[in-house]
Amino acid sequence: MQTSVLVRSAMIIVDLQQDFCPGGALAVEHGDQVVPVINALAPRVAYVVATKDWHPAGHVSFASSHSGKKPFDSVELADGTSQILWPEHCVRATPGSEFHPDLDTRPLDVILHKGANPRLDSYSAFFENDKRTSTGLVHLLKGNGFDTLVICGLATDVCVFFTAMDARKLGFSVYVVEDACRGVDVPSGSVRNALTELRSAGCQVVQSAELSS
Ligand code: VGL
Ligand code: ZN
Repeated sequence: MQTSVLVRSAMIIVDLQQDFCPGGALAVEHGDQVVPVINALAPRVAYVVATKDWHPAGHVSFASSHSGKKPFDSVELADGTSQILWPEHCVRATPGSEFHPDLDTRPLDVILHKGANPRLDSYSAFFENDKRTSTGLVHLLKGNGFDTLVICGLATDVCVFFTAMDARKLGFSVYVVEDACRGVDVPSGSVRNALTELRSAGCQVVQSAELSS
């Protein structure tokens, strides 16, 4: 049964970029450990989308764009929403914005850049953080006939989380592959809480071995 999940699914590999891996500007602990897991899964799914966090210099999500603020502080934006501030990361076309060098890019069908609006952040692969501006990904996936998504990558508690939550809201069946994800976990406990919330929203949190067996 589980094998058929992969063959009829589309996979979203979220932000597997140098800046989110050890040595990067916003390194996720053990972020690089997901690479072999994802390399093994990706050739077995029907359609693979990889996202890239892709910010202009001076992006609104960078602490350095707000005087007196430091990474992990938050600010209220012009539209009244709260924005967590991050170290400068994934500045478009810099080495930190590249995929992890060991990611096998041959199975990738689509590369989606997100977060390019200087005044708006974009955690989810489907909508920017205003929750209205669509990336168009839903049309690509539904237009190609997919209703089941396998979601993995970085970071579990940020972009993977918002991507999977939006996928459920859009009506997809969602598998989040826990061992193919790593999280920021600031504050501590964020990864555990994210997985709990994903389960409550109807996502199936699975291990890669369960999909492979
Ligand atoms: C991400 C923080 C800021 C992510 C992106 O990919 O999870 N996290 N920008
Ligand atoms: Zn970002």
